Amino acid sequence: MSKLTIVGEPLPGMPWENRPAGCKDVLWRYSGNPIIPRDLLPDSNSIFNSAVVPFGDGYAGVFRCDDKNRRMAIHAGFSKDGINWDIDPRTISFADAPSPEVGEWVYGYDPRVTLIDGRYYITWCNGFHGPTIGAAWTTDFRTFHQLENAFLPYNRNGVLFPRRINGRFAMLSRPSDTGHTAFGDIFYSESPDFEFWGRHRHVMAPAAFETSGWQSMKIGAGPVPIETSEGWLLIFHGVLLSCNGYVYSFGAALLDLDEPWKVKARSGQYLLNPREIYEIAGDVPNVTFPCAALHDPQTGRIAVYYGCADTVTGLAFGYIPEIVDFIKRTDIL
Ligand code: BMA
Repeated sequence: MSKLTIVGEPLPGMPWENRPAGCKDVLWRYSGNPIIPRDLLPDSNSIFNSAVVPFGDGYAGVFRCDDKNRRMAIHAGFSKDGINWDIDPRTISFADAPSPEVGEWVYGYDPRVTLIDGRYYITWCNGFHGPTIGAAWTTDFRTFHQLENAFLPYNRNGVLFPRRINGRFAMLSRPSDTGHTAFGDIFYSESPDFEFWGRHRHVMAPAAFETSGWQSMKIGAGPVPIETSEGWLLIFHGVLLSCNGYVYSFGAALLDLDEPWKVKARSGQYLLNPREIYEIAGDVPNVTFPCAALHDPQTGRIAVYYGCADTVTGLAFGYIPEIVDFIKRTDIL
């Protein structure tokens, strides 16, 4: 294979820790996990499934903070090093909304943040007669402008590509139901204006249980895809239905650059699954749920932020070229 090209701005100071001696895993956990405790805010029950991006001379993010009423909300936060976070105790409120109905806050969770043409777009699971994909943008993580919901209910895991594809905004999502959806495929949609979404294409269904059990019940896109010369690197979560309930792990796939609904390769093995105490014990045991990644194209380093047991936030490290090799080595297509 010729040398892998990775697209993105240099990020030499990104959070990093070398692979521990003796570790053979493609991804390894930060030794200081979890990086965000459940009670970082006075009123927080849990802080998990959250998104971060490079911002200024540090990082900014949008965090899922469930409060002690167990209401699901999103909060902005800032960090100098990507590990120690200062999260605003106030929930995000919007300076404007396209209509009072769309602007009426019900609940929000599992945010993603994507920089496109100078705007940081936030997509999240937004309460609107059931869960759907909410959207907003900011330039400073202090003033947020709400946009039309991308889709009708019910939908979750709306993840934007970091640039237009064939001239249009592009998003992955996972149509669902009102509850703890026992099914789920990843779909692709495009929009010329971030308001009207269409050209829907099917990307991936869950795998057969006999082929890859960890992703056999439902799947959903995780962090914003990373562009490489081998295709879009998509880290996605997959769910196994065990006799003790759902188990959330994550793996990765390569999508065609111009037609991202075409999957080039898909890992049969998971990259990371619940096994540390903060992943197997918490409000929802056995959940590792990635929503963001930082990467440095020059070194190939990646840092994945993932929710742990729906309670705290963890960080894992790896090398993008090794992840691409891993996808091909364990490919189930
Ligand atoms: C999903 C979402 C996630 C959550 C996961 C496990 O349906 O609600 O926010 O992490 O379930 O509970």
